[in-house]
Amino acid sequence: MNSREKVLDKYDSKIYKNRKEHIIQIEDGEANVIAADTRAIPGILTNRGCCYAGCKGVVIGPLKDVATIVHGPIGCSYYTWGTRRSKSKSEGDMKNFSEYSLSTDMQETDIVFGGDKKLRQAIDETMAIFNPSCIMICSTCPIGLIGDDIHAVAAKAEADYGIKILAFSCEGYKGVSQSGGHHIANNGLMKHIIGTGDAEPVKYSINLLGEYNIGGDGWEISRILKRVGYNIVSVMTGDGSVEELKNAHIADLNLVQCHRSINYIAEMLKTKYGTEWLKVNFIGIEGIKQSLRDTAAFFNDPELTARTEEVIADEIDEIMEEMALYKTKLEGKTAAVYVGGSRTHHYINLLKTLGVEVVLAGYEFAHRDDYEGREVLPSIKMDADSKNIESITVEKDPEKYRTFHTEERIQELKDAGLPIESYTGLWSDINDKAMVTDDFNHFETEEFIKLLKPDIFFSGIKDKYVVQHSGIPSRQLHSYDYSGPYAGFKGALNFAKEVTLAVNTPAWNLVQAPWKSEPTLEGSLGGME
Ligand code: CFM
Repeated sequence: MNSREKVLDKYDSKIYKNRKEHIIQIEDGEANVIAADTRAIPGILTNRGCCYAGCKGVVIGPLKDVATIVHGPIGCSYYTWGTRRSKSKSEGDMKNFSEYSLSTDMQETDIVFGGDKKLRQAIDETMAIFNPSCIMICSTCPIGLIGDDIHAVAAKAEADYGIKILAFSCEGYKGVSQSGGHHIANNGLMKHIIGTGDAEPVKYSINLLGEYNIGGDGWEISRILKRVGYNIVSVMTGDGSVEELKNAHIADLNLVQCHRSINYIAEMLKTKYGTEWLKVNFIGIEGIKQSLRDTAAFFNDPELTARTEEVIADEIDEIMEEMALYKTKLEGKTAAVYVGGSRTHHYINLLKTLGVEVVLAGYEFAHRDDYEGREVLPSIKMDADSKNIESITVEKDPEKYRTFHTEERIQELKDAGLPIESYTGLWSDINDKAMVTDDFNHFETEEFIKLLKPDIFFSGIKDKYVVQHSGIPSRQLHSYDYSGPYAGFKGALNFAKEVTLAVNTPAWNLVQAPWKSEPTLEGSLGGME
């Protein structure tokens, strides 16, 4: 039996039948097909989050000038900027509400008699205390179950106060993971915010999509882009704001970092305003170099191209000596990488630069195209769960539609290999024979660790300590263990340093469980010791 079969063998026949489609060992040259974006098995201890997490936590949460009210029990409000570390700071007189957690604190009586009055009261209080220019309301599970009409409450309050108040029906149980919540948030921002501004276009302007400034990643990427000479119109949504998002339609190009969470907006911006999008990856030196060169190739200005090469050379020069040192300490190590829906792929080039081989990998909630590449999209069948999430369509805006290049020129750029409206999946970079599991659970994680013995495990919040207890160091790739940034050239160096420290500090191997050396319980039975 190989490792895959050994793990699957422990399941009963029903679970086996489901899970065998989600676990594959990569065979180079074969069509590696994986099942993804389907319901998790109840009780299996999945690492996934919920629809509310994807909408409120991931996409809406980082918008700093928005007062976001969570409509639901207080527990759901624990999930905020402190757990998903989207950093923000505001400039000028822009208000910053990111560090507040506003909740309607639903009680049993509200569940029985309805919570819409409480929601209105929360809006009134928010206005009285903070006076924001925009409020967003996010629903949690019970709201959908009891049927509070949050959209009616929002519309009434919007009329009363004359500010934008958006409501998102992103109840946790909707869809199969946080992925549905991304989609709901994308729809709301596109319908009500993006395109409502009246700023004039500027030269070399871009939006950075799917970058959430975890541990300051977005700041580091923006620093590099500005150094080259780009004007950043908006970032979606790390350290972002409604004020910026309103004018996102004026950018010449959209750079898409996390495709999984924001592809809907990228597509809609193209249809409605004519803005092309380019897939980028600002994690890892090879990824950044390629992304900067692709972006420069899109604009095709000799000055910008020359500046791009100067910046790359200069930034690499600053970090290379130290990177080389860390590589000597990491070369030949193996890793497991499990993140949500895009980072697993993004980190592979960085690990390769450090000589680390990925032997075990996967996603929590990715769709098949995140594994297999965009070409697979037409063959993905919609199921009842995906149909449950609204998919909106937009039309060309007669006044604001503007294209940077002609269609012929775009085709030429695509033919030259520029990833315009295209992306590869995890398969394009992962090693032959790597084990890949979709929607991984705790049981499989523990079993694969025993069988494949990676030197380091890149994981999440739920599984980090389980992994460490087994004696294997773990670095979180969601929140970076309170560190970061990991994006950009300087971020790559931070990452290399912290991984080197983790791998070479076998702290968890030095600890012995107390029950291994002495009994933890003593007693007597029937007079016998
Ligand atoms: Fe995109 Fe993300 Fe990710 Fe994601 Fe996330 Fe995240 Fe993630 Mo945690 S938006 S899909 S829902 S890159 S919070 S910043 S790290 S699971 S791989």
